[in-house]
Amino acid sequence: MSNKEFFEKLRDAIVNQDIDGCVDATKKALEAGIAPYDAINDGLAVGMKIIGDKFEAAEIYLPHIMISAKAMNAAMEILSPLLEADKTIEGVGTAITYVQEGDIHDIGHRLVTTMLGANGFQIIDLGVDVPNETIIEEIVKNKGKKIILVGSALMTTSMLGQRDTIKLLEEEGLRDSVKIMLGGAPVSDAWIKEIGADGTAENAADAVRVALKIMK
Ligand code: HCB
Repeated sequence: MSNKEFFEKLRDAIVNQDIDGCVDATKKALEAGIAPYDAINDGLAVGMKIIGDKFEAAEIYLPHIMISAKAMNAAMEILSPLLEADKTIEGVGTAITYVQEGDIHDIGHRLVTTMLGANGFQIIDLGVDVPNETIIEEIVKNKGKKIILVGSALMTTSMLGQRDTIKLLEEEGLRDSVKIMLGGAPVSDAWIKEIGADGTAENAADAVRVALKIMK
């Protein structure tokens, strides 16, 4: 089977809400020598994008998305430890990662967090639905360290909270003590510029590249 066919199998397992099939396709892709990150980015994530488009077009409903997300998470259980085993760089800084308040979409957040951890960042993962006050508390706890905030928002509503995070950091006199990279499907370069963050990224590999650049 070609790499393209393995990626299609992964994609289709997500699109067809086939949890067992997704686990099976993941194991087979690894056995065939496909890199864990490629399996995610070129297979599974493509499937999630299709699911999102189908939901938007009212071709599928929330329960379908939930099963696709379960399939994605089942595959990530297998792939994440392999990404974590890939440590090459050390001591680049501390990444405080989180999903904005009101938002529980964690697939992209987990992916970005894992990839940053695999590339030398010390990770403090605050999880999902994180209030701005919690982010501030964590920065204060870690003052003196080289910190990058890595926030995700998947909804236009939660994305607005990113502006409040930066406002609060400014009010608390903490803005200059952290770098800020924000992402998630609705986040654009224009938004990053408007709210005064330091960068954004399209996907997890790009997030590593941007984070390393910002932290230099
Ligand atoms: Co959800 N949902 N959902 N959802 N959902 C979206 C996000 C919509 C866009 C779907 C749509 O309408 N087209 C939509 C938001 C609309 C909007 O605001 N514009 C939506 C909605 C409305 C909702 C609910 C409100 C539905 C409801 O209840 N009526 C509800 C919200 C619950 C809440 O958060 N309070 C809801 C629930 C769900 C679940 C639970 C069924 C499930 C989440 C499961 C989970 O995460 N554990 C879900 C899912 C899966 C999606 C879609 C289909 C996929 C999201 C996803 O996982 N993508 C999504 C459609 C879409 O996004 N097009 C849909 C795959 C990952 C790999 O991509 O973009 O998250 P990513 O991350 C990338 C990238 O952005 C970047 O790298 C990542 C890795 O490549 N990145 C960063 C991410 N974070 C970064 C941070 C950085 O600093 C840098 C880069």
